[in-house]
Amino acid sequence: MIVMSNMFRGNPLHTDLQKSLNTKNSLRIDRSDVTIGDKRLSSSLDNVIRDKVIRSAKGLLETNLDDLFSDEEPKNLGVSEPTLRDGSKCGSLTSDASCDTDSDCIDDASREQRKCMGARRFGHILRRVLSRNVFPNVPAAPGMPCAGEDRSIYRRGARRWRKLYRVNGHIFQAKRFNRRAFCAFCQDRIWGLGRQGFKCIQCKLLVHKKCHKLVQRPCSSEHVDPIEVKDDANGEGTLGRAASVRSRAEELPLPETPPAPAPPSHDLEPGSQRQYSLEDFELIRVIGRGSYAKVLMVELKRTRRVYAMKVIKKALVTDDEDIDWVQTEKHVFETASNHPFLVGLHSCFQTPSRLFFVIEFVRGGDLMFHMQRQRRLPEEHARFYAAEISLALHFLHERGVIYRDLKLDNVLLDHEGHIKLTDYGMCKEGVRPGDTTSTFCGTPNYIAPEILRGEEYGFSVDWWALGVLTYEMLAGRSPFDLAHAADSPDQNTEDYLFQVILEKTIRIPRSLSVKAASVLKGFLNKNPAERLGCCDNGFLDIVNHPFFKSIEWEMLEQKQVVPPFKPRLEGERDLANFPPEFTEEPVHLTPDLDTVIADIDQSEFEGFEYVNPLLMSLEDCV
Ligand code: ISQ
Repeated sequence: MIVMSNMFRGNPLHTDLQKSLNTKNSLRIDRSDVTIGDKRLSSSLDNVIRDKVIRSAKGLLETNLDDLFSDEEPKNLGVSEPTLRDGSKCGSLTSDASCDTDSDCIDDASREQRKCMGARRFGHILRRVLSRNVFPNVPAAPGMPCAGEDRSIYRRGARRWRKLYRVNGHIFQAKRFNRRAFCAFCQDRIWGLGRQGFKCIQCKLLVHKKCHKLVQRPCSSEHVDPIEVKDDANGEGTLGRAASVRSRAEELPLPETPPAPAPPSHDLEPGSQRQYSLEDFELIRVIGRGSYAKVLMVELKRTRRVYAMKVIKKALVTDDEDIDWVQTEKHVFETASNHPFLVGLHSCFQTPSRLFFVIEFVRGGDLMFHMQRQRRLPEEHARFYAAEISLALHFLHERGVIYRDLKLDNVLLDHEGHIKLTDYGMCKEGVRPGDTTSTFCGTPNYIAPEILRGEEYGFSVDWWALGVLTYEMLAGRSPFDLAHAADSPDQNTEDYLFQVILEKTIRIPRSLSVKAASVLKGFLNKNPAERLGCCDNGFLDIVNHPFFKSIEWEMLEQKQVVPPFKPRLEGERDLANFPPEFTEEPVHLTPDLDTVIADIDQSEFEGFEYVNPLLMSLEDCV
């Protein structure tokens, strides 16, 4: 039934799609359309796309399917040096004389649309690359949407594609089990940290990860025989032979299941830290939104300090993997609080229906907002941002974190014009040098070729994304801008975009300097082993690259270099740098519904509360 589990985040368009598919987080393709074993694809998929993508993208989707359904280690298809359709090497980039000027880069059909793009110039990049939307008219004022324009296309969110493992007709997905669960193969209890068990998404069979390949019993596509749960003297259950208990063993609450978190107490023990609650904050404005989270500007009443508050509905994160990203986001926030170019965390708290991250407020808006107004940046500006971003990425990498979601929307500018990366929900933690991972995730336009090829990958994917972002800053368009594909429905899809990322020779506008072209070629090498930042000298190769020659790295890291652009701000609470479609939204949280809360397993969110000791001591000084 499910071919590719697809976690939509951060994009209302995708929310609609989810609703229409009547799924929470998964993209479902009817089983009749798919033969998993021999990888024949859906007849409901557009035939043209299927042909083009499957036949000519050198196994892109087949790789994904292989990977998603593999019972082996992921294969490296087209790994080391895939060649392009025209026979050239993937790593090749060319200078593009035809893209010297803006007007050279667009076709006649799109000239009409430029009336609109003049005001939202950067829109054409993402419209063409990632959307089917056309803006047929002129906006009322620069920065305002055109009639019928869906701004959400500019903010297409990151996604994580889940891995599924197919054995004997079962389709297993990794799961965390907080409740009693027993392996249907070895009958031992499934427990421990992380995603210890596998659950068949069809028949709900539960097995250890280590046992899943050994399962003999074919999938019945129905619930398997009930299993019995007994307690031994230690309170740990053992699994009886198939008898009279439900197979969905993880749904049997443990007797010792912890109760829902108690409301935070304001009566503090001496020396303990104060917990926060919603009552401590005044909600001022909405400043951002995705399908999972809404970001508000808030004021801490006691100190009158302003913060950003990311609000996540628990009902949307009750899926096991989702809870993992909430935990990861919190951990990375804690790490990030020690770096000038990463947004830091003030505190975390929860209500029965929601999770709240209180984050430092960064007033200058994001780079997407500024690029939409400035078209492209002078090299000096792009160099400054790329260098600060490099330092932030390097800091995360040194601490074992792959960021995995670098994009214009996630680069904020502070009031002076220094950058700060935000949104750590896509991060991968615990990665040591040389370690790799394989989750298919990211934001489509920025996903590195090695992820698309289904290869194991490491920190290299962040340097690729920095290449895409730097290209966008310098050229005013995406390197994967499908300038001539806008009118062709089969070329206006995500699959086609992935094919382009894998195969297309990236054209560098001739207007860019030799050094800029060289740094782009370095980051946008489709072979991660040869990519700038990924070779033996690692980060030093970036520091020493001629494009960054004028950067004084130590001064830069200490924020001693004056930024090239200072966001216009009239006062501490000026929201002029945030999109009006957010700031004009009413700021309120819908009341909790008892029926929704009843379905939430509160034990999943235990221990979420957090107060950053550094920020607390600052506040105490107020
Ligand atoms: C902090 N300041 C402004 C905007 C933000 C958006 C997301 C997360 C943190 C933020």
